[in-house]
Amino acid sequence: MTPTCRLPADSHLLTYDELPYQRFLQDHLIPNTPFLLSPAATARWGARRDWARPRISERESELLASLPEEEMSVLLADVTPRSSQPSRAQPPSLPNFSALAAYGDQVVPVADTAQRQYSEFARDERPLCEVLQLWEKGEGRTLYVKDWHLVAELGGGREASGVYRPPDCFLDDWLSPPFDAPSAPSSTTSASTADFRFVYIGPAGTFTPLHSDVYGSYSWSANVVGRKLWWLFPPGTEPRDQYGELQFDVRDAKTLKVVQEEGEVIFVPSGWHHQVLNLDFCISINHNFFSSPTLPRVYAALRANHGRCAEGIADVMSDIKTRLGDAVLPDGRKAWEAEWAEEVDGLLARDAGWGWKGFWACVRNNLENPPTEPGLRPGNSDVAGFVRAVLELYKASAEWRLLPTAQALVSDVEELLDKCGAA
Ligand SMILES: O=C(O)CCC(=O)C(=O)O
Ligand SMILES: [Fe+2]
Repeated sequence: MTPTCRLPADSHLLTYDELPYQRFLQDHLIPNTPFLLSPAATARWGARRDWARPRISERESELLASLPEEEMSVLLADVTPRSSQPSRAQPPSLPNFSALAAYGDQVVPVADTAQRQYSEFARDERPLCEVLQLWEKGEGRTLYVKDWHLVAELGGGREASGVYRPPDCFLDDWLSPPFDAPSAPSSTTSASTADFRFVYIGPAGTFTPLHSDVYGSYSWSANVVGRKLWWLFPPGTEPRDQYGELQFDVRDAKTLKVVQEEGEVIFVPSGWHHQVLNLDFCISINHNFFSSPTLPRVYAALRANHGRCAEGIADVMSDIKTRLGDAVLPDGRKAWEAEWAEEVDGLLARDAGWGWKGFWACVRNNLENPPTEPGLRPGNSDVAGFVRAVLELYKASAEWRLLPTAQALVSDVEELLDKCGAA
């Protein structure tokens, strides 16, 4: 069971200049609550130095203008109070298109926020320079470069570290490889979907509709240029229609609302739905991530997805049963059950991006090679406790018995836990 978290109605959203790891763990990671880091967290990033330029006049061009005053005052009327109000001495910066042109050849996903397609926007992929050229001409006001895998495209390493470095409290990231590790760059299409480190660029008014993040992960998101407005829904409070489908645009909903200033970093907890609106021309950097304390939530998300996949191909089960009858494998498993379990796990891997083998390989790899130094992650016995909680759930499931590859990974995990308990 993943507990539902709510901020008490009279509480303030916390904003930290500095957040020691233990406080992050106890006050936010485990209770699963949002907060912001002040611009001090990003002050030294190359991206903030190079991709932003000061506003010369109040309105440089239509494309670079913020949302109109009247719209802004309606939107900002019921923003949730903060523990410390951010200073707004400086107007937000403007994007420096010439600095971004250095990445002009990279092929990036581009959403057209004027064209809804089901629960998303119509998207295509183009070289970044094509979008920059449109924006330089004052065109493409509804275009939103989303999920640009810059770090993966750069192959990780030093060049990426020169652009930005994730805040320390987010370095225990079990989803992406350690930030400095080399990863394979790609040239013709945007980088692999198995990378969760993104850049977003879009004019005022472009937005991301209501959603929650993949795998029950957290996200952190930093504004390099401009301000964003966030609508945050604690798990279970997200608006749905009469068929249980998520609403697309919830800007009128009464919920936690946060204006994220330039330079600030927001932490979005696991399973919290959110909608995000660019109030100015915005450039942001965000990562999805999870770590050992999130495992029960990630497990629950994968289990729910597993159930949906099994339901989706229920007809295949009877075909397999008819074909294999009562046959039994040498290891004692019923042949049809084993094949069915592999079938569903395969579909899960295609649909969700990973199945049970992927999940346990991830746990094993992160226990074997922790992504960060001991002071920036939970202690070994706490990590072991979080892992044991999901082990217990998994061992009570049919897949534990039916998927031998995952079973071998689980044995590795148990061995590593014994070692870590003994350490
Ligand atoms: O900035 C946006 O438009 C969306 C960001 C987001 O959904 C996230 O960081 O999880
Ligand atoms: Fe998100």
